[in-house]
Amino acid sequence: MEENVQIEFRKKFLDAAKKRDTHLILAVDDVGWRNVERVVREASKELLAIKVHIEHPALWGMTHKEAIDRLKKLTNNAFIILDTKLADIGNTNAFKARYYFEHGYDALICHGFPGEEAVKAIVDVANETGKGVFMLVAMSSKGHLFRETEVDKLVEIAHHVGVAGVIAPGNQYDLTSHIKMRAKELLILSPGIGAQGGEVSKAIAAGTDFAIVGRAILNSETPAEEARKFREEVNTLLAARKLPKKGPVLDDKLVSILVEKEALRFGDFTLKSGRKSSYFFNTGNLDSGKAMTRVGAAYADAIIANGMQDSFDVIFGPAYKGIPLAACCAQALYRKHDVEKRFIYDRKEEKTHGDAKDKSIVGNLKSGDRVLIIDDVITTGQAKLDAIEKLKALGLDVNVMGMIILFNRQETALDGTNPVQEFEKKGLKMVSVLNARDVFEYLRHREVGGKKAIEEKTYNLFKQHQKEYGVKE
Ligand code: NUP
Repeated sequence: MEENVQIEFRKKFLDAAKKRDTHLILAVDDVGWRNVERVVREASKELLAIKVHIEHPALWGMTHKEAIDRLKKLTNNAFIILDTKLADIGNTNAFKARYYFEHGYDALICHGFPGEEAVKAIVDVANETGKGVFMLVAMSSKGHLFRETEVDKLVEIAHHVGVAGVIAPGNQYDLTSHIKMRAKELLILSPGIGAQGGEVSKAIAAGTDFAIVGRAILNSETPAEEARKFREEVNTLLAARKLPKKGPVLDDKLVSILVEKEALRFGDFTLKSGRKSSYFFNTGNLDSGKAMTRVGAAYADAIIANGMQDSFDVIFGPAYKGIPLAACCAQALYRKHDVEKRFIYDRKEEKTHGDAKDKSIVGNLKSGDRVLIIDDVITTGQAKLDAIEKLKALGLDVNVMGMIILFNRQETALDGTNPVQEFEKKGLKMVSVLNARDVFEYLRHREVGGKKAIEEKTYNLFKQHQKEYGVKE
C-alpha cells in the first residue's frame, strides 16, 4: 500500500488540523533558540506544525533529533516539517530524503523543477518511511521565475508522483488561485503571509489551505497573541470559503477573459437557427495576445487531458474564426506540452489556380493525415458537418478523427438529436473545453471585473432556453 502513504499523510494532517483546530504553521526562522523556544512554548496551542530549515538545529547548537524532540515536546507533538527545498537528481534526492527522515522529520519540502523522476525518488523514500512530501510549485519571492506555464507542469508532476501537498505563495493571489484550480485534492501550504506582504483573507480566498507564518509572529512583541489572531482568522475564513467544488472545476481565468472580452455576451439574441438565446458566444472578440494565449492554452490543455495528442496529425481551423484558434492551439501545444502539430485552414473564396487542395486549403495537408477540427462553439453541429464535407471534397485520403470545441451550448440539432453524440456515434472523439451549463452555474456566484458576472434574470432565461432546446443530461 505504499502509494497510499501520501494520501494517508494528507489525511493525518487534515485530521490533526481539525483536532487541534488550527491551520497555522510557524516558520521558526530565528538563529537564537531562546526566542524560538519562548515563542513556540507560548504559541504552542495555536500551531499545527513547525517549519524549520536544515541549518536551524546546528545554529541552535543541537542535533536534528534534539531539535525535533524539543519542538515536539513544546507543541504537544506538532508536525515538524523540514524546509529543505530539495532540488537534485533522483539518486541524490533519495539519499538526502532518507537522511532527513531518519533524523525524525515528519515531512519535507522539495522543489519540483528537477522533474518527475527526481521528485518520485523523494516520494519513494517518504512512502517507505511513512513520511510526507510537500512540493513547491511557485515561490513567494518577488521576481521569481515560476510562470503559469511552468507552474502547470509542476502541478502535473505533483499529481503524477502523488505528493501530500504543494507550496504556493500566500502573497500572489492570482498565481495561487490558478494553482488551486488545478490542485484538486493536494493541500496548499502558503508562505509569504505577513512579513512578505501577503494578507490572510486574500490568500485563503485564492486557495491557501494552511498558512505558513514566520517573522510576523516571531518578531512580534506579543507572539502568542499574534499567532492566535492568525489561527482564528485562517479558521474563520476557511470555514466560510466557497470554492467551486461541485462538478467540473472551470478554468476561472479563461471564463473571466471570455466575459471581459465579450466573447461570451449576455442579452437577447436570436441565433442563426431562429432560436432565442440569453447569450452569444463568439471568439471573434478575442482580439488581444493575452486573450488568445489563454484560449490557446485551454485548447492545448484539453487535448492533453483527454489523451488526444497521439491520435491526430494536423489541426484544421475552419475559416474565419477557426484560423487563429488553430494557430494558437498548435503554438500552446508546443510551448506548454512539447507536442508539435501542423495546422491548416481553409479559404472561403477559392483561388482560381492550383490543385483542388491548394485552391481551398492553406497549409500542408497530406494524404493519410488524421485531422482534428478546432472551433469556438457548437450549437446544432451544421457548421462542423460543412467543414467535414469540405475536406472530403478534396479527394485526399484524410480522416477527421475528432473535434475540440471551446464552448458547447449543449443544445439539440434541429432534428432534436444531440449533435455531439451524433458525431461520437460516427466514431469522432469530441472534446469541449467548457459546457454552457457548467459555465452558467459557475458565473451565477461570481464577480468578473468587480461586478456580478450574470444577473439572476439571465440565468433563469438560460435555464428556460435549456428546457426548450437543451440536450438531455
Ligand atoms: O516560496 C516560498 N517562500 C517562503 O517564504 C517558499 C518557502 N519555503 N518560504 C519559506 O517560508 C521561507 O524560507 C521562510 O522560512 C518562510 C516564510 O517566513 P516569513 O516570511 O513569514 O518570515
